[in-house]
Amino acid sequence: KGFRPIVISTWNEGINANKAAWNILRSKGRALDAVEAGVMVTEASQNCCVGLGANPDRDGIVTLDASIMDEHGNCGCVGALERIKHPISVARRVMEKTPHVMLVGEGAQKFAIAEGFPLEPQQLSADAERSYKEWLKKSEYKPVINIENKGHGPFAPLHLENGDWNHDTIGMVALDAMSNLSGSCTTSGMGFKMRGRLGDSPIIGAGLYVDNEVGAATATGLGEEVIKICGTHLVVEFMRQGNNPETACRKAVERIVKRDKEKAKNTQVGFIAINKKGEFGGYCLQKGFNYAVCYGDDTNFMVDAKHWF
Ligand code: SD4
Repeated sequence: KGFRPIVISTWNEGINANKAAWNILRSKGRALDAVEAGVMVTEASQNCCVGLGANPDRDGIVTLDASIMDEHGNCGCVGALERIKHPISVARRVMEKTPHVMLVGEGAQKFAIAEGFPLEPQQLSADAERSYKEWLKKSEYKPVINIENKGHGPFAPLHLENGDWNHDTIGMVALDAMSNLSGSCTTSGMGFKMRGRLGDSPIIGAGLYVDNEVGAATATGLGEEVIKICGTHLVVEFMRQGNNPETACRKAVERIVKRDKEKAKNTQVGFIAINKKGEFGGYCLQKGFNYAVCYGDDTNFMVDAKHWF
């Protein structure tokens, strides 16, 4: 069954993010405004995995990536942005105020400051400080080429002891009352990544894709695997071929498994998608990925995504 308006977003933090998005959707606001306001909630929460409170890279610096895409196929992205609280809003400004799609690093920060975004202090949150110190203990501090190594590579913390998957991202897609689609994705990237590493989240067609004729999708998990298959673009193309959102996500997951099954077994990737009718779905590699679905004032709930393995 389809719903309109509807907003869905990745992981448990999606519930609060959906609430902010729904406030806009319920009053016939634009999906683009909803997906920006929604993930800003997560970016601002200090005790979460997204935004300035999140885990740093190996050099101890938090670098943020984000992307946003609207119903006209306009998009904006920022990569490796430091000391700015709301990368998603900077991404939107890149989309609306520059001739470009993506700004990274120092240039992105310069642009943000020129646009009036305050430069926040360079300071790890207490949680991030603790986990960074913990990570440093074992770290040999050299580039790990083999990221799937069992040791303490940058992606080793992906699987936490409690069986939950570590995550650092929120992706959100929405359909508004005017039947327009938009999406957003914002992240601190994988914790303890190499300095300068970009994942899928700021890359259109990888971490986020919207086609207003068909549907919208976003991704979470090991960004490298998502980039290699142009994940969310693929999900949208599968929907274009007539697949429902869940099947489209499953087929994209299947593509990851086909490419390298052994690697896929040891990593997590999750996709979520909605189509033009307001149907929704998700699929992931490993048990443990969930997403939040909201299509009414009192209808905002978690769904456990089906998993390949
Ligand atoms: C990345 N896809 O930077 C992001 C990380 C993520 O939950 O989704 N974590 O690769």
